[in-house]
Amino acid sequence: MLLSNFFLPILKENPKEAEIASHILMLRSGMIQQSSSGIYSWLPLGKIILDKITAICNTEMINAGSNEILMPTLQSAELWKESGRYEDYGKEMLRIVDRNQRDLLYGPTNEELVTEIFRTHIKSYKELPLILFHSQWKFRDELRPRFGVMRGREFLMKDAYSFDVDYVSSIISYNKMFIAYMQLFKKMGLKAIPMKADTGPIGGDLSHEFIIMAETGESEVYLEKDFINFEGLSGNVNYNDNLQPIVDKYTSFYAATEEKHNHENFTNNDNHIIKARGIEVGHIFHFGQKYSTPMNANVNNDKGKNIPVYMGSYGVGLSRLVGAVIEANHDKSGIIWPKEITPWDYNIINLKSGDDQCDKICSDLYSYLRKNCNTVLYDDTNDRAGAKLAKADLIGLPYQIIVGPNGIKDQVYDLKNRKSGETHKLSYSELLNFFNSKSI
Ligand code: 5CA
Repeated sequence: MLLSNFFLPILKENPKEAEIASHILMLRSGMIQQSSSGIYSWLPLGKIILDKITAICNTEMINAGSNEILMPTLQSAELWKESGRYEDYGKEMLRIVDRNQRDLLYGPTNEELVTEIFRTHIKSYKELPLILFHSQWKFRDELRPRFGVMRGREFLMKDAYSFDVDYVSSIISYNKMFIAYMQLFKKMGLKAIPMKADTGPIGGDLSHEFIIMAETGESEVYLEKDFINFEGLSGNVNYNDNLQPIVDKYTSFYAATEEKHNHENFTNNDNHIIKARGIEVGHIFHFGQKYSTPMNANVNNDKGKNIPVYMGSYGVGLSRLVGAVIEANHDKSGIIWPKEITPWDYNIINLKSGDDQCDKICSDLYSYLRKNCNTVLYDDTNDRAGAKLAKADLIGLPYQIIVGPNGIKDQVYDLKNRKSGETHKLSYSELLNFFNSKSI
């Protein structure tokens, strides 16, 4: 990508309304633009990252055996009246009336709508288990939208829903999603910690939140110190294996959100439980027949008995994750994208665009990298050298290749590792060797 062709509206000043690093950096690097309170437009750099995060999440959902669908943002109020949640959901739900005076709502979540799809088509245990998921915008009229995409009113969520014939098999589905979540956060370069959680308006008897540790996080959590360094799963998972022992390993550590923490047991904290803060990036729920009973989503079991299906729901905050990745990966100069998420691997910076020799070296490097399947952003604009370097640090690609008149003279070019800040002077052929030896 040529930077001269890329819409990257950088802000020079720190925006006054932003309090935390991710919000400041997302605005400064032109990733998002607020449209109204808690509602954002996603500009090209933000959209690339959001799509990457969504793709990693969707791929793992499919690996785990679930099916992707797409349900609408607008839902009929009738279904929510059936489940009994239409009144319960309160002011967070955006209610809309159409021209025929029918009540609609902008979905804050999709348990009802997916149950309606299920009950239309599935009648027998033979068609189970089934997990359906989609990535779709949600609306919750949050009392205090804040921290940019962290707590938005409109936000992108991946939500999955499992259907099983009995309690035991529904726990197998829950475990699959639990492990899929550990995998997908890892594939985004993040360390998420599963914690016992409250079920809130979704309901149910079993629930875990997935938390990224961060000082600026909104969730207060209590956990065993050793859990933070626990490596957990390595490599790929066979989702058809018995996953209970792996889940048990994670849940053997004490970790709970504020609502679930048992303060009484830990008054004279002698047992390495720490209080910390984190960002909730995922939340899974097992709620059995809570929705299937009132909504008559029944199946015949193997004894010919017609019973309400057992369900769970599983959410990942995709737009919140963009902020969470930045909270976990930045310094005072800007973002430092982990290799799993970075929009491009290399950033070529031409310190003197218009200079024949600088232009030639840069465009040769650019062609070489593109030919060899590396992703690359080339700053070919006419900005000042200082502004270009600051912009490169701000948008945080893993490697910068800096070409300027001094380098041309000595025939060496700076290769800078954005994360460590280390810079090496390499000749053209040494640079090519580096590209070939490096699997980013
Ligand atoms: N139906 C269930 C699971 S599919 C559900 O809605 N769960 S949730 O309410 O916990 O939301 C799932 C995830 O969405 C949360 O873990 C969080 O990462 C994200 N999320 C929730 N509210 C917001 C918000 N206001 N802004 C950004 N992300 C949010």
